[in-house]
Amino acid sequence: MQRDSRIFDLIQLELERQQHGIELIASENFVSPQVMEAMGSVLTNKYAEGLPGKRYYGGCEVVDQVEHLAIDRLKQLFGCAWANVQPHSGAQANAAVMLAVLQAGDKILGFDLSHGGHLTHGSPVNFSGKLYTPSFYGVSKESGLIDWENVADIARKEQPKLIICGASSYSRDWNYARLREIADEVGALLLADISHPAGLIAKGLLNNPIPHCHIVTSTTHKTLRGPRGGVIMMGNDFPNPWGFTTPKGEIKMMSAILDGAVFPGTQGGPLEHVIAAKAVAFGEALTDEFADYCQQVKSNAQALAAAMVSKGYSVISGGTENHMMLIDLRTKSETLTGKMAESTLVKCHITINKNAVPFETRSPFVTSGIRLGTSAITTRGLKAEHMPLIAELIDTALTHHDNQFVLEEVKIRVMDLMKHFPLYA
Ligand code: DSN
Repeated sequence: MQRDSRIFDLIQLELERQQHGIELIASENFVSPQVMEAMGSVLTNKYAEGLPGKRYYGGCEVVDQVEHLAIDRLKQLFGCAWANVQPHSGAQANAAVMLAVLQAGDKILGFDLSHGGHLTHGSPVNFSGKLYTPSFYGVSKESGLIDWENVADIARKEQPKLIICGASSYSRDWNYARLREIADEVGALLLADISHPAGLIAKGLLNNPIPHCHIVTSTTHKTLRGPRGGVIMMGNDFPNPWGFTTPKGEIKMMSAILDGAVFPGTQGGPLEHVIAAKAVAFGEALTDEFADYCQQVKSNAQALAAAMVSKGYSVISGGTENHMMLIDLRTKSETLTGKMAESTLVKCHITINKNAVPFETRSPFVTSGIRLGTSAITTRGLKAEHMPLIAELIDTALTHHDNQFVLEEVKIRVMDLMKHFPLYA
């Protein structure tokens, strides 16, 4: 068959884009060549509906071993009692959990999307807000922090069946122990979605939700640096995991309910090539080298936040404890928007995303903020000492956003810098 040069030429262009640029999108990272190799393997040819040892197709003896390895490594990484590695994404993982533990119309309490939460935590445009009845907690206007007692007050008032913690854009750690007390007080289950900080949690650099939360979901491609995908985990502290009463009143094993909610509940055949790549990434994440990487991600984020503040930008909550920060552009300039910043920086090969800030006054398509993350640039080898230069490049571009000459100069400086940090050389 003729090689599809149109697509492979585009893939080459994307490789060059990634190589030239400073990647600051907080949810992105660069996988290792062996993670990519597993993803592009013959495992993509295999159907394996079901679970290892219990499939609906023949010929699964090899992929069974692959999936077992992925599950075992994930359990070791987070110290969890049970895991399912089949969710195609974080959104799929959350859909499966909600299908497992809720009935349509049940109340859920999540972190407000406009304050940094995620679509699948109850947004009205998402299944979670359409099928269930959401309420939200947010950050305090003064501190930019979540006030756990405010969460308790809302939970007492709303009496949700499920409390969801975790965020897409929150630079601080979570008090899972206090959230569990709140969940127990109101009789709710507690779900932590650790999609963003999973890698840092795995290496002990942030609080671990596993001892406190009933169920934990994550993506595998952000700080965990694996292929795009999702997982579901369960800790040891699930009240009676062997005899959970489902919303319909049946008594079942919780792990079986969750497995069933992934397949056949919300998905068909698992992507065994992606599961193999997840296994490779979990193996990498178990190493000391990955611990050093995560520590560097965190140090880089703190250095970048400080450098942005020194240039006159304001970081929501005043700093970061994880891999990201949310910047309110309004302290720098009243007219600068997130949209303008995103499109200006992309011209200079600096990739970020516009982001609503808490108590946002502009539309989600415009916004007053940008979100920056350090996972990807840390994989490229950048250290804390490089962060002031990155802040300077961002600031020069944004300050001169209508000067093509300056933007071209910044672009050349970006490309010169990144030449020293080769990607897939
Ligand atoms: N799109 C992801 C992020 O950027 O955080 C969340 O799904």
